[in-house]
Amino acid sequence: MFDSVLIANRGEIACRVIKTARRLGLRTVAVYSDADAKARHVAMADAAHRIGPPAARESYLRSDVIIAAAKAAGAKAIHPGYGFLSENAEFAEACAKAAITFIGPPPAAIRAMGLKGAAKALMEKAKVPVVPGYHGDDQGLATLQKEAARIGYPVLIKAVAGGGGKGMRRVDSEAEFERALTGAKREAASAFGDDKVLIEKYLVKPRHIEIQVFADSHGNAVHLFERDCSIQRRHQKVIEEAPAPGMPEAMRKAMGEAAVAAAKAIGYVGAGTVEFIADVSDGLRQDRFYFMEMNTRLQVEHPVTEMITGQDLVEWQIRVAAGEKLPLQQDEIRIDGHAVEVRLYAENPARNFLPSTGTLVRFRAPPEGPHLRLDTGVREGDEVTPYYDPMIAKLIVHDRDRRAALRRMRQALHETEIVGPANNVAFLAQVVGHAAFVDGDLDTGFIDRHKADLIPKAAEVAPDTLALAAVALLLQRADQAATARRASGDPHSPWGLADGWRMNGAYEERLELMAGETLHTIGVLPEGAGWRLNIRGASLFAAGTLDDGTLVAMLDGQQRRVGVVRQGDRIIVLERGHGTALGLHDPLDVGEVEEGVGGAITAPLPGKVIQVLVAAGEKVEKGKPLLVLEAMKMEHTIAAAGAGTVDTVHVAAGDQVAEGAALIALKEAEA
Ligand code: MV4
Repeated sequence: MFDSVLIANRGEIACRVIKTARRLGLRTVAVYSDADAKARHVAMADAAHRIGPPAARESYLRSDVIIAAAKAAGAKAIHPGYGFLSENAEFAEACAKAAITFIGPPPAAIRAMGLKGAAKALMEKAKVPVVPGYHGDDQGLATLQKEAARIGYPVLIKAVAGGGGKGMRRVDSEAEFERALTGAKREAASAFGDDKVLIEKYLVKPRHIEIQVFADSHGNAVHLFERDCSIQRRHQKVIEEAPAPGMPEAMRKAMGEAAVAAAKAIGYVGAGTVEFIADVSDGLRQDRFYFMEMNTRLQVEHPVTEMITGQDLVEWQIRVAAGEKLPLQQDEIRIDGHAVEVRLYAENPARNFLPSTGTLVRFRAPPEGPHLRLDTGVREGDEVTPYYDPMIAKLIVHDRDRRAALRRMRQALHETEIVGPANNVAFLAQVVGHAAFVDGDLDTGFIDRHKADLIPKAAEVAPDTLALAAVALLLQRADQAATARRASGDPHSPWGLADGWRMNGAYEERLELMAGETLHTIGVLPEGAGWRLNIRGASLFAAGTLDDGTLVAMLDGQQRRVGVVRQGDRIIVLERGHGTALGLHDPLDVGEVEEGVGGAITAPLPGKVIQVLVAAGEKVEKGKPLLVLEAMKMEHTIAAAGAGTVDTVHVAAGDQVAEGAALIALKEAEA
């Protein structure tokens, strides 16, 4: 076994790998870009090397710089994590050339799975079921159209070099075929530099079920059962679980065997994931699963497999890379209970999941234990930057069965506190508690189908929330007054009498809180150890204690525990994963970017203009898509917040824009 490892990655996965490497007694070396000099993964490692500026292309994707860092640090192995260089065959080769062990599969196995058409052909040969379709070399319109008719509509056109849904077009009839093909080829050429496509039968109700496989360099290969990753949004996984709900034992066995056959067919070594698509229009059926692709790396969602099998997959990767045999044989690997993972993202569900950045003013999750795991690369006070994936953390729970695990997850999300960037905690809690999800009725269309139930609406602030904010503010003020009295050394200092209502007994103070555009007035009268509050015509008695940002309040005899964050003129109350921001004096809703009617629409994030959908002089309705911006690896449609006329278009497709750059000027429609 090598004695040291460099982790060619950042964030939660770098931290995750360091943890196991250290447990195995290895020296750990981190790398970092300028944006990550103070990041958690750097602090955790035994040594850390700077590899360049923030942009991934100039740092985490610089194989030459990373290999030089490994040499300089004396690291004998490199773990690539996921993303970045993890599926880069040239990088794996460059490591070998530098006499460094690449902790991943052989370059030939990475290449074999890189091209979809070739991978499909390989799998067919290995008797792994593939979606009925055409993946031949003849790319002429006549041939493709004839093949589509043979397969039967609806069909799906996919880019051979593709992934993540790019260059994919559903076609429902022959009349639409040529147009769809032209579009798919154009998208494929621009995204992958290769316009080859394949055609498949379109599966109407698909589930994404993948099998974790592992192979060693002695010819052994096993699987560690399945993960269900059907809850996705725009090809981004949101929730993953193991085992797959409702999976029949015979189907599990068939899928496991197919995945092992796939790994063996390409001489696989290390951790891999074989992705299948299951057609669940008639439920889960043993004859309705098909190979989609193989990921030749450790996956983001690997913890759910670790939780149900009790194994450490990073340890397996390290042992296999060091030439050891697999730690277990197939019949020694068993499923224990159920595990669920959610990805906490800095994004705003109410604004079409627009990624968000900024300081994590508050980031707290329930304590880790045998039932709960938190994988993260950030700490409270750290920054979510626009340079990398906006995932804040993964929360993973394990319990005896799915229902118990889901209950636990919901509770954990309710106890999670994030303030700073917009985030999806409340959204995840809604998904995890949704009746259809609890029933196991999942497919890849779940989020779209149920979005009205899942996306938190801008509801009127509840009186209790106002009361909690008021109690927190009153406690903070009392505390400040006490501190000031102590500091002055004069118990009779006027600070102690700062509150007018104390002098005048029955005088009711008015506390004004802004929720968005709405002003809420709360009447406050001291009473006993607390206050009598008057909120919207109702009266209640409130008291409490505030310690380290946690408020324990009594509202008319009922105890409530919530997180409270004070940010200048705002107070944020955190209840069950949902934050309510209330402004103290200023009616400005700080922190939110205004959607533009009237005046300039600006870029909410730095990015690239993909498409401009309107022209100057055009009249637009509320909600009309104006422009598509690619930022943080995702496409965002910016829509008109109200009716108006396009005055000026400041940008064109292909433009790189800075955060805050003017994109389009709108003239508001006359009222
Ligand atoms: C499909 C499909 C339906 N029929 N193939 C999307 C990304 C790519 N890896 C495969 N994808 C799909 N392939 C056929 N023949 C539907 C999808 C699909 C999907 C698959 C897995 C998880 C989420 C998805 C979301 C939309 C579409």
